[in-house]
Amino acid sequence: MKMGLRWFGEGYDTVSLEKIRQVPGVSGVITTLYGAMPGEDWEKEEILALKQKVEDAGLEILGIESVNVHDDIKIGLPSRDRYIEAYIRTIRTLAECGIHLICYNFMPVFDWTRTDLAKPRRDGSTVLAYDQRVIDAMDPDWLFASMEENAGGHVLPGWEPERLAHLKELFARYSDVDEKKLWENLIYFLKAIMPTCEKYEVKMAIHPDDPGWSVFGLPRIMTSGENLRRMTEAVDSPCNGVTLCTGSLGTNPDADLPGIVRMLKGKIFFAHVRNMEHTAPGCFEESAHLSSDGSFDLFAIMKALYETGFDGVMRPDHGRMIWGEQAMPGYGLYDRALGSQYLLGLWEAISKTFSR
Ligand code: DNO
Repeated sequence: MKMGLRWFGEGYDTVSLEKIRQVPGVSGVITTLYGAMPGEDWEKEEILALKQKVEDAGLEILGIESVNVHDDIKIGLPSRDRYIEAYIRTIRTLAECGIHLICYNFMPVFDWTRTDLAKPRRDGSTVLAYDQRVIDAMDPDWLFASMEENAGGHVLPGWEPERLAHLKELFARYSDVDEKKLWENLIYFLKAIMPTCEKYEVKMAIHPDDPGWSVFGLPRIMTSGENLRRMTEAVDSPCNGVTLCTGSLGTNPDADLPGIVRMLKGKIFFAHVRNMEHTAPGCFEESAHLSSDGSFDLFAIMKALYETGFDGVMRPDHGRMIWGEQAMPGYGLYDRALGSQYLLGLWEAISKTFSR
């Protein structure tokens, strides 16, 4: 297992590589060409420059999060083939640069969704939170405006203003896409890219939808462990796998997270491990990583990962904002550093106590 922190790149992230380098046990970053729009070819020179920067700081690039999928692919328009070809070229270029893990998602229009980016917790920290009642009472434009306004000048991952500037049109383009169609489009995409992934040994790790239910009536399909398994079975390839995001799958209070880990044995290429607290039906707020601060049993999740032979990349996920840090919501240094130490501590204890 390799522990990393997400890093958005110079000019986008408030956290420097030099600081990440000082977090014990963190050997690399999961990064991206943050300015790249979905559907664009990634230039080799830019990737190599990014890689050099990371390596100069004594770290390695553990994977890319994300190479975003163009809406035309998700909608299933004839133009999708052009964008799939660009995606395939990017997979090949990344492999040529020595990068073999890609995280992506297949959510229409919006990426992860929250209704509050700075909800105060009992301990005085602030966290990302979601309240379905707020979503039910607002329209998508309002949500986008409020996310943008509260992001403290940062562009949130997956919330590119250029793409979301014409939300009504974007919604209209999805009007014929139901869950069945979205499944078909995902499978079409996977079948098209897998031969290249296999040839260049690039693992694709789909990220579950967050939250794991429909938002504003848009279809969402990567909503449960069962559906993730269905996706891996629909296109059977050693390169077709998942990102185990506990916070996303765990938005469903009934999700059995250690059970999902066991069910997806061998298919988890990347793990986002964090905790959250369910506060009411359809409502949750993120918490510290520690089991005692939220609703999940992090020991049981990490034990299931260990016992099923997980040897991929792991990162702590969103952190609380603590100690006065000013950073992209969810992505400050301090609480993610604490989270990484907790996860590494659990991992060491588990690996010294249990066998695989
Ligand atoms: C939020 C992240 C997501 C994730 C994408 C993967 O903080 O977990 O934005 O990176 O959904 O494509």
